[in-house]
Amino acid sequence: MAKTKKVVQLMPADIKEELLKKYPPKVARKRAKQILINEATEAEAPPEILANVRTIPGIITMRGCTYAGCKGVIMGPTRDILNITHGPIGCGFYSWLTRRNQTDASSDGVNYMPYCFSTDMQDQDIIFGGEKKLSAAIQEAYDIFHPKGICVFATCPVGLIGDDIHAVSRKMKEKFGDCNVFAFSCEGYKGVSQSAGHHIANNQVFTNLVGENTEPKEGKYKINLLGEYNIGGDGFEIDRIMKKCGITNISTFSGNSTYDQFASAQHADLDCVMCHRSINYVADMLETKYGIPWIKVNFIGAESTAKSLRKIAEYFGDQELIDRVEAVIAEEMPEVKAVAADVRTRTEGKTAMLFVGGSRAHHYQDLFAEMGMKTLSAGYEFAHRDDYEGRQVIPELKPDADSRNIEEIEVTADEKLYSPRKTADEFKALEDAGFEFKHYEGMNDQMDKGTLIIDDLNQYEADKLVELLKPDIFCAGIKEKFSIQKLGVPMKQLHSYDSGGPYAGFKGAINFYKEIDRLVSSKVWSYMKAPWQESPELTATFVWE
Ligand code: CFM
Repeated sequence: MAKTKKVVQLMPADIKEELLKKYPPKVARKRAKQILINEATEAEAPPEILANVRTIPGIITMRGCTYAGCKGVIMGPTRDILNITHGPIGCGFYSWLTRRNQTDASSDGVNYMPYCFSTDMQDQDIIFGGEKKLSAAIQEAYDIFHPKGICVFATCPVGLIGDDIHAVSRKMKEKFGDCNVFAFSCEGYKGVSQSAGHHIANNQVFTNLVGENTEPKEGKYKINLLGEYNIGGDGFEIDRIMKKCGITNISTFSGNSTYDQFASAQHADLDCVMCHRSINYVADMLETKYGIPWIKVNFIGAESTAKSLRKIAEYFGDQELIDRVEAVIAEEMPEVKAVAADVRTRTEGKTAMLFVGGSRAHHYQDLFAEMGMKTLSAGYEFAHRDDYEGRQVIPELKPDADSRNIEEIEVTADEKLYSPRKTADEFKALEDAGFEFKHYEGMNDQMDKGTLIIDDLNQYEADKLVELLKPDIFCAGIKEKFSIQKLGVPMKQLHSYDSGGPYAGFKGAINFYKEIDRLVSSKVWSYMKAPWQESPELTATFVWE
């Protein structure tokens, strides 16, 4: 029996007012611009939201840092590039596999994922400089592992003391001759969030690695999958489906990726962008330099997976591929539909809130919709306006001091290697038929009118939202998990997936339906009483009193 839907008595404007009430006026004014009552309709342009701006000091944000975005997110999932964190040990340790990006090294056995490499900077390195220690660390790593590539990542103190990690890397690269060493100026403070780290990583990988392998790659339908990080094995499931369809994935940026995959990316004929927030810079650069067009795809949700596969097939325009994709969808869908129909009897009408980094708060709404669940409120930690409002707003975005902090690299068409993948007429025919290149919709469009869309949600507002709207499930990350559970609401981590996954593709959708069904159907959290609910005030005395 479907549970009757909770009636939300409060109007969105009342909730917004409640969230802002406790703030000092200046803080409330700024936060008000980041809390949006969604008014997007097909006829109207979506409203503007303040995004990608600094968090107000004192607010406990859900965000991570620039180093996390560069080392943890983009480069972390690459198994045969040896990643060295130049900095205090904590930065290296906490960016080491906490995101559960999986890898499979069975083809050649090279996998540095189980190691956490760091220069472990100490007080004397901060005072006298850490370049010598970094050179020694690179040398030691090279001597032990002989990797194809070594990447060096700057943490906050490195920028503050001015270690030249690029010069050290260049010197070591020349010395070795058979190992590509390059560095990332991704100090944690470099931008307002991990988003700056994505951009820095994109630039360096493109400059130092992409295009290095000139050997042609086999395959009739060659793609790159950009912005898929194999969390909980998502990338494995997508690769399984691709293989079944006869599509060759040249490189994934960067789940379960290898040095050679990045180096060969220019051989693909289409870039499929999954998480545009983290990787759209690479997609644009690959198009400018090599002529590879890009499209937005989404493999979160069974319907979205089918739609993305059809879009890829339509691009290549080959009947053989179109038929094969249809056959795969027809083979995979019945089981998905059967599980969805079963769980829907329990999940229909239930409600969710999603606050995740830059893509998932949007993508996962498709999965919830397939279960008949409604998203009451959602937001990103660090997205930009285009992630809310759609890619068309990019020309309107004004650079500020923080965005200027990130190097913009100039990319031009490669004289020898640039080649358009289709004729102008072929592109036009596709576009005339409604095919969209270089485009994605924002989150606002997908969400119901009157829902609350909140950028850079914080601890206080998260608790308040749950208290006011009582969703059946709340999705965010580890920092939010326990405080939400203590409020009696089930909490699902959508960064690391707790211990679950994959959730992408067809098999992933089935996993997700079953897991969410268990979470929202269990009463266990409603029995939860946080200590402060029983005795709201703690009293204590000093021992000498
Ligand atoms: Fe892209 Fe990601 Fe995300 Fe992201 Fe992330 Fe992540 Fe994320 Mo955590 S790359 S923006 S920086 S989809 S680690 S795999 S879950 S915040 S929504």
